[in-house]
Formats: sequence, structure tokens, C-alpha cells
Amino acid sequence: MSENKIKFGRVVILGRPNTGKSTLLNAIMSQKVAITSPMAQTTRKNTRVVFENEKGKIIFSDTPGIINKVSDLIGKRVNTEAPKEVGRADVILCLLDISRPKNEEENKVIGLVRKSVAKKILVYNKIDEAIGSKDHLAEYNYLEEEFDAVIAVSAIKEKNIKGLINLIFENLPNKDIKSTEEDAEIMQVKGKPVIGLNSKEYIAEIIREKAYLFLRKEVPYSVNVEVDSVIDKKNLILIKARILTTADRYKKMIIGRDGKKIKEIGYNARKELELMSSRKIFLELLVEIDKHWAERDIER
Ligand SMILES: Nc1nc2c(ncn2[C@@H]2O[C@H](COP(=O)(O)OP(=O)(O)OP(=O)(O)O)[C@@H](O)[C@H]2O)c(=O)[nH]1
Ligand SMILES: [Mg+2]
Repeated sequence: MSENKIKFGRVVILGRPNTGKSTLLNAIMSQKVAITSPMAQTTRKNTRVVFENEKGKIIFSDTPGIINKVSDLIGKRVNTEAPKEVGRADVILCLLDISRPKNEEENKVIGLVRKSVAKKILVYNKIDEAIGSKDHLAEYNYLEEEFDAVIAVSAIKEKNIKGLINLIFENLPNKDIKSTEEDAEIMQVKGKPVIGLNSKEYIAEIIREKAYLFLRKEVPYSVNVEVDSVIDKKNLILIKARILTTADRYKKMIIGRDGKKIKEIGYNARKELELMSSRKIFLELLVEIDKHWAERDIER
């Protein structure tokens, strides 16, 4: 490798919902860049971040899980995100949750992977959980011959993450990234305030994550979060935010009896933001009915 050449590439993480794509990205980055939950399509937008080590630079893209059949507006929009990233990928990580049986959704993901000319790595996730009756590896491993490499990890236990990073670098092209458009792209992705209190979007995501964790059934899918203001009052940071939902019955469930649910969501969001920022936070969280947030979201 010549002096000014380092490894560089774009890596896209694909998989059906809940396979652990966002958890994996957080493990790779050693910080929380994407929210996670047991609900499908927790991730709603493609999230790009830059990973760097002595071997080179990677722009990772976490995508929302692909659902086989979607009928609602937001689900349909979310389903179009992952295919948009595939075209520019140098390496695709196809994540499989081997603690669950294979289903139709995997076929959709595999179909997308097949269309790409990128290098392909099959990543078996949740090896910590895939034990005994929960080991479904045999349903998936016929796919291995279509891939350039195969690896097993536990994103949540951070097992074999270094091995995965090395494998990705082995499959990336050598590129001179000095004064190239890639360099500009790296700077642009880096410059995005994706993490921290200086990003209203990030705060909104943390609140949405808690809504996903504490609400059940279809309620989370009716929800969006908007952060109106973040004011530094020296001794504390005052955050004003609203949870938007589409119907009165959802609003009631989000607030809960005697406001218990909204307090739980707010408390957990505040605690996480305080831990992350080492600042005291006052979070003013309201619930509002807004039937049209999904329409606005798809127009963006
Ligand atoms: N046991 C176990 N659980 C995991 C592992 N990785 C992720 N999970 C859990 O699986 C659930 C889904 O994780 P996410 O990272 O949100 O999954 P995702 O693929 O990003 O899902 P979408 O954004 O909805 O497409 C969460 O409850 C995680 O804690 C793992 O290695 N082992
Ligand atoms: Mg996700």
C-alpha cells in the first residue's frame, strides 16, 4: 500500500427488522449512534456515520429493516430507505438473526443483496441467544455460497466485532482519498451533528426509542417526536419536546393512567441524556394529536 493510500469504502447494513443492525452499528462505533428496540422498523431513516482506525475510513450506513408487506404510509416510506443505499455500497453486511426462524422477509433482503455488485458479508447475529431450540442456523447457512465471507457475532455482547471490522477492511478497495470526492463526503457525514444535545434530531430519537420501549402493539408506529427547543440555563438544560400521535386513543395510552406512561418515557429519556452529556436536564414532554405527521414526513 502506498503512503497516501488507505482503505476507504461505503458499507451498508441490511436485514429484516429486529436483526440487530442498529445495535451492531453502535457496537462498531463504541457509542450510541442509532436507537434500538424490539419493535420492527425502529430505525426509520438511513443513518450514516464515519468509522476510522489505522487501517482506513468507512462510511457505515444503518438502514431500516425491510418489511415484506406494509400498508401504512410511514411503513411504506421507511421500506424505500434501504434500497437507496445499496447502489453506492462497496460492501454489504447482510445481518441475520439466527435465534429466529427464517421467513419471507429474509427473501426480500436477499433479493436486494443479489442485485448488488458490492462485496457481500453474511453476518449471523445474536449468537448469544441462538442456543438449543433457539438455534436456527441450519435454516440460513445454505445462503453462505452467495457471499464473499461469513462471520458470527453478538452485537449486544460485543462479541467478534473486531473480527468483523477486520473482515470488512479485507473486502474494501484501496483508495487514495486525498482530494477526492470521498474525502468531501467523509467530512460532510462527520460534520453532521448526529449525536449529542446539540442535535434536536438526536434528542428526538432518544425520546422515540423510549416510546418504542414502553409502548406496546401498534402505538409506537403512530408516534413521532419533535424537539422544539434546547436551552442552556447554566445549571440545567431545558428541553421542550412533543410526542405526536395520530388518534385520541393512542394519546390516552401514551399518557397512561395518572400520567404514568409519559412520566416513564420522559424519565428514561432524561436519564439517558443526562448520562451522555453529564449535564442536569429538565425535559418538558407533551403529547399532541397530529393526524398528518406521517404525510409531512414522506414529503420531506
Ligand atoms: N440477544 C441479543 N439481542 C440482540 C443482539 N443484537 C440486537 N439485539 C436486540 O434485538 C432487538 C433489535 O435490535 P435493533 O438493533 O433495534 O434491530 P434493527 O435491525 O436495527 O431493527 P430495525 O431498525 O427495526 O430494522 C433489540 O431488542 C436488541 O437489544 C444480540 O447480539 N443478541
Ligand atoms: Mg435499526
